[in-house]
Amino acid sequence: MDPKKLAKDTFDRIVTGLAGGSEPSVPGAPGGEAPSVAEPTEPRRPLPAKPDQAAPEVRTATGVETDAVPDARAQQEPFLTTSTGIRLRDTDHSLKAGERGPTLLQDHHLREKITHFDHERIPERVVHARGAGAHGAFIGYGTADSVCRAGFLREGVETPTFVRFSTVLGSRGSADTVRDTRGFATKFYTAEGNFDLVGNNMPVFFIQDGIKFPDIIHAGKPHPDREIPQAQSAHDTFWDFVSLHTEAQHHTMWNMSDRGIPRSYRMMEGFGVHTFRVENDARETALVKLHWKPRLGVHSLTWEEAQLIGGIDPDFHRRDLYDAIETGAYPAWELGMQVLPDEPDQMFAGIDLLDPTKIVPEELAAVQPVGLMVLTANPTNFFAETEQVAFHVGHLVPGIDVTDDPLAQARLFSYVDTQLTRLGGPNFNQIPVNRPHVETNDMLRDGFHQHAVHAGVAPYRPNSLDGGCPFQAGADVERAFEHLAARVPEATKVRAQPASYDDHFSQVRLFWLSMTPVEQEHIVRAYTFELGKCFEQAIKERQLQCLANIDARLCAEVATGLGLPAPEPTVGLADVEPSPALSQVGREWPADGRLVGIVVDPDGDLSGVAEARTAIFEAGMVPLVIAPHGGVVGEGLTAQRTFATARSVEFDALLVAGAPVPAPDARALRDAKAGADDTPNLDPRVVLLVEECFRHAKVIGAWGDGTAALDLTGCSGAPGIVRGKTGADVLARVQEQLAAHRVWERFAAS
Ligand code: HDE
Repeated sequence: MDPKKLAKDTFDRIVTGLAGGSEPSVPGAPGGEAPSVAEPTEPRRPLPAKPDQAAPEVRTATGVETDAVPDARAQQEPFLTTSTGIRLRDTDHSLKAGERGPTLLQDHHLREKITHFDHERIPERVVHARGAGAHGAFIGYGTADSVCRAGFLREGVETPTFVRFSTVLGSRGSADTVRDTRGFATKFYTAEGNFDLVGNNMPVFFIQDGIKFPDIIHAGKPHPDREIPQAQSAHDTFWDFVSLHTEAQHHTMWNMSDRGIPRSYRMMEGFGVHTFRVENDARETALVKLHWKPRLGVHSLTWEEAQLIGGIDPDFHRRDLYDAIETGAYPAWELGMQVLPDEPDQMFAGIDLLDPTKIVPEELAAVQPVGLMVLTANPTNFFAETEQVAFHVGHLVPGIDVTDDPLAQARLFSYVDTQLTRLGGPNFNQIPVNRPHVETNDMLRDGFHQHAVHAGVAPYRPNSLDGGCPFQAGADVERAFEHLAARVPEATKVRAQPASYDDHFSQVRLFWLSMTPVEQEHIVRAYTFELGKCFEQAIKERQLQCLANIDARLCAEVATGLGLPAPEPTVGLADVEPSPALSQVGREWPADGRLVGIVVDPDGDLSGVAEARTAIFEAGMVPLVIAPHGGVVGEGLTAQRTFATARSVEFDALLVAGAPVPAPDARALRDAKAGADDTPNLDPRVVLLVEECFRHAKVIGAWGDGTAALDLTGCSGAPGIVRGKTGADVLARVQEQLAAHRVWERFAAS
């Protein structure tokens, strides 16, 4: 079948019948019903979850299906109770010895309420603390059958999934748009048990051996004395480590590239990073690298946008994910495999497949699509689902196994270990979001928060008292996991690594040379910014030496920004073949879920605005009307943003439908943004909006009085400025340009 049709049919099969997005509307309603102004007094049952929300499948702690609906785990009772179900008449006043007297210890309701509150927090993840999750479904294409017998990859098999995206360095409350690697962890609830693909949005890692993980993380986290800076790598300890430990240079360059500041979780690739070993029905093995390819393409913010958003909307990526799902712009990725022969040396084209600091360029081994995942629902409860989901690299299904990559090996130990502290004991797989969708029959017993009520007396084997149960699966029993037999080379116990791991620079050069000029420009700026934030000169000089070993121009340009001399390389520069697949520029993609701002003037001509709004909804995007004040701004037209609340970074494209004169609050004392400009006939916040969109190479459209407004800002006449007679006409051309994500010609480098 035509691959595009296969992807489309699979997408349609997953999304058909879903509730979200049926009524085009601006997302973000906090509750299932619009609230009344007055406090409700008529007792009623709690509101159900919103239509865009789902909850983990209802199974017992031993994985047995029940007839209960997901809502059965939510509270149903109209009246307030204690945790033991006793109804209460008053939760606003504690029990006291007289109205003005001391509180009594016997107030069990006060004690329960405060005690539970005191223990609401659990340790955040030691890395990847900040994240956002969603429910979805994966359908296999069957194209992986010749290499992998995992059931969920078979043609047409539909498997529920839960995905958690994350940043690595920041704390739970840190900003989303920091420069960092992003986690992309997927739990497949397969009919053979859970398979977790715990990957990142970059295909390489900082270290070749897991024993170095605490080192890189201690270096990247805030300095231990002052605990700054939060969630970023622009500081001395990070650059100290990566400049000394040069195997980190490849991953570091990915972070300095636009991949380090994604536009959206929906617009990121995902990578398994390690090489996996897979087996087919005939018991033949192959080595594979796993990729997630986003349907919307790979896109990034500009660094200035990322920084502004960090203050203006620290939840930008979370909001984007939730809002997209709520509006029916369901994010989708194809899972792909690079299939490589399982040779005894585990090398491919001179690349060591056990070295997680190396990629296999797609030009050498194509990524073959094996299935499609669509995220279809938001969680109902962040803590229960996104916070408590527990991934583990060792959650493997029959047909898929790890390799001896020493990074993967250490991860096999770490993921269970960390949950013991984070989730308070060994029974975390019984938490609803972690429960497999198959029955379990382990011999694990007791422990904190045991939810199963195990019957029998013999949780050991062999036994006769429980009839011998549980039995080990015989050769004739389906869906049993076996580690794939792989020859371990004759070896002595050593703390050492192969010589092939010593090349730390050639693939960094490959990445650099694969970038377009504008992407290279961004990389230069990122290194210059980050190193410019370091205090110690020695660290800057040392990192410049690393850059000299990658590329002379890169090194020279960063050195100029730092005011330091560019050193000569200390290694021979590799003669590498660029990999155009690594570039993000030069293709066109769907614009689902993009945000389009529309500047209106309530006192001017509003014709075309309603039409443009409808056309934006129909194109699967979200229109946001930006007006001088909130509320109704025209017939049937409400403002979603005001000049005071709007900032350019929120929008993917801007339409200017009017030329509003300065509003009463357009004074720097009332809105600091108003101080940015003093164009007398146009509100200065509109000028800033247009100028920022222009600087960030966003497409800007205008019609009617809006074209005059554009002229006043001085942003007319450049690429990506669309003028037209009607809103719909302008929108059509704006949408065409949005397909390339940005107006790349506007950046000087291109
Ligand atoms: Fe992780 N990593 N990691 N990691 N990792 C964790 O597990 C660890 C590595 C990744 O959304 C922790 O449950 C070690 C590579 C993601 O819940 C912890 C090593 C890759 C997530 C842990 C690595 C990842 C984690 C923290 C080196 C990309 C978030 C909390 C040997 C392929 C999962 C937790 C989520 C989380 C350890 C390296 C991805 C401490 C020791 C390489 C996406 O167990």
